[in-house]
Amino acid sequence: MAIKRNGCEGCADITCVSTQQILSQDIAKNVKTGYDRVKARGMSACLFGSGGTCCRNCNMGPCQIIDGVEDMLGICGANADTVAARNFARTVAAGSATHTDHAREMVKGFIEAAKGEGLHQIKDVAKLKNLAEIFGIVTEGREVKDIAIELGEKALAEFGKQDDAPLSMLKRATPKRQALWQKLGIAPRGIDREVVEMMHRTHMGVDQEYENIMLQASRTALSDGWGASMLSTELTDIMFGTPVPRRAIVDLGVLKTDQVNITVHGHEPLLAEALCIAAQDPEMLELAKKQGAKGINLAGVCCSGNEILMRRGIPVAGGFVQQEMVIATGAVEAMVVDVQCVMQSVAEVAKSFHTDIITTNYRAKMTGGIHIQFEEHEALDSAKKILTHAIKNFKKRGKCFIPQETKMDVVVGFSHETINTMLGGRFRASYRPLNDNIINGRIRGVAIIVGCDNFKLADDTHETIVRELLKNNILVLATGCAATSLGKAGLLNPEAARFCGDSLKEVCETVGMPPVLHMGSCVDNSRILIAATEMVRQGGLGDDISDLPAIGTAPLWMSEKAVAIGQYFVASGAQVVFQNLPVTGAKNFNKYLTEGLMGQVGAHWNIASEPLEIARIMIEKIEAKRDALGINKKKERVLFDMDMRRDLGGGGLKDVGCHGPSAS
Ligand code: BF8
Ligand code: SF4
Repeated sequence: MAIKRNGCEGCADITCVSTQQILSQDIAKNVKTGYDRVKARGMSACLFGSGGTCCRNCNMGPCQIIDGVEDMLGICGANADTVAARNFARTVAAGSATHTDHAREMVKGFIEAAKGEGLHQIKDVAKLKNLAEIFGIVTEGREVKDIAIELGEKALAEFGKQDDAPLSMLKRATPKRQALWQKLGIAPRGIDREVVEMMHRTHMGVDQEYENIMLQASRTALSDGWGASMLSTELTDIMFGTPVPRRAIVDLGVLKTDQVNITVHGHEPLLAEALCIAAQDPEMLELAKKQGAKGINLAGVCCSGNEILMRRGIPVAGGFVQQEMVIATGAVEAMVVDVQCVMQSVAEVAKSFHTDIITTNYRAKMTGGIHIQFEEHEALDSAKKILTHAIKNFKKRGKCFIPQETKMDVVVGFSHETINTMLGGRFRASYRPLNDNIINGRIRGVAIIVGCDNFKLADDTHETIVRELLKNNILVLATGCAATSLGKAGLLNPEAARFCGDSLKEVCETVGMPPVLHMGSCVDNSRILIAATEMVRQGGLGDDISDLPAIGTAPLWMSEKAVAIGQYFVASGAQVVFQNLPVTGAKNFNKYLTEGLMGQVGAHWNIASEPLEIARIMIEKIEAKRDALGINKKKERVLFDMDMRRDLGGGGLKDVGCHGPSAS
């Protein structure tokens, strides 16, 4: 049953059971959450802000522009389209910058690991060699250490590259897409450079043609997707292990009454991994016992959570909108945070409990938080210092409430490599069976559901969309907080096959896989670019991503990162659907984003406000791609024989187990 957000008219209901339970407890009665602030602010927003036509790029403004009204141009003469395009492009630049700065830290951590100087080692040598080849590094007859150091240094150079040659990883795209990027002049050159150029071009009095601004917005977004994010994902996999399917649990019920609960929240997995290792250290476990706890229970929040869920099976307590609820359980000794998506309100909520908010990164401090700097070159010591502080809080724990029955089983860990072996068989890794199942129509297409939760929009939006897609035999790939929310809804385990249409159900049951595949954190959307490209390479589904029956959505986006991701999907040829974009105050620019980009990059943005409308658009677009590919011809229904089952299921997931060490 849904509850109203404190009687807020116009606000969407809270359907999340664990959130409802926390907010109805006595211990949480003084807790103010994002839901309360939505109510206090009201649902309506400034029309200029939400329409994208407020400009404050210089001190003659702020200028609020009304499209088509002569006296309502900016003082510099900028019109609504220019202003909305500049604002949109700056959002893309900010989103790309976060992934870029995250990726740079991961590359630097990788170089330390390669040199044997840090806590971590090179775990996936096969992947190291594959990536080295893309960078033109000789691997034959060389030590792993030497290959890794050279790869790390070449990867780091991609950030500050000043020549005009394209980024190395663009070679992974289809030849057709690479040629298109070259022709349009949007192949990214240096990762940092594209963000800088975007900020320059959107300064007052520089680029004043919305189509031209969008060319650089595409180049900036591509430098994120095919550059920063892809480097981060790949090097993190090489260092911490490429995810494989494993069982885990999600939701607030993963917290434990008799253990020290430490949640790790943010994004860069260097910190999260170090905490996982330190939480198994006998010295730390002994300290926990001395404080009267039975152990140390590490749990994730947001994308740090997704990183250690994917690679270690560490439970996730909640996504973005649950970060305050995690503390409001009263059961968390410390919330350890680094960068991105950490709400300032957590420090305020923590004041009502014994919980400490421990900031760990010089780039992200918070009033009310305790700062313990995490140093990668002394990662274990730093992590132990953080854990020691948290463990000593255990004795201070007062009344708490953990909604025990809300935890949900999930199967996660679907890297693009896993999808390869899962459907293709361990000895014959290939996307062929996936393509064949799409061509024969058992799987109609692939939907990608990514991004955030959002206090202003219905919290069951992801679930509503995905259930509709599954009924229509569409396989779903998920990342980020969308994946967490689908996990909580019970859609990330093989039993969820029962929600699928007959043919997708048959495929999922034969292979033993969930119909929604968790592919990781937000930087791991780069896995989806590689998976989509592999599907093209495998043949039978056209010669570019823009031909595939595939479409993405970030229905509850709140972060600028989601817009950067949306733009790199579009510039890579994949359609996306969002619930809204701040561009509606600029007629021509809006039309350009939602229609005009098709003629340029073979995909465009779509907007739909209702979840079922989003699902309908996704289904229609997938079916239209199938028509264009000529694979929608009516066929007799083919019954599965033994050969087909073997073909479909070789190397399946039925033996999935929990491979990762648990911190508890
Ligand atoms: O990078 S999905 S709320 S946590 S931005 Fe943030 Fe959005 Fe969650 Fe991860 Ni992504
Ligand atoms: Fe106004 Fe132009 Fe300055 Fe923007 S750049 S604030 S539109 S004068």
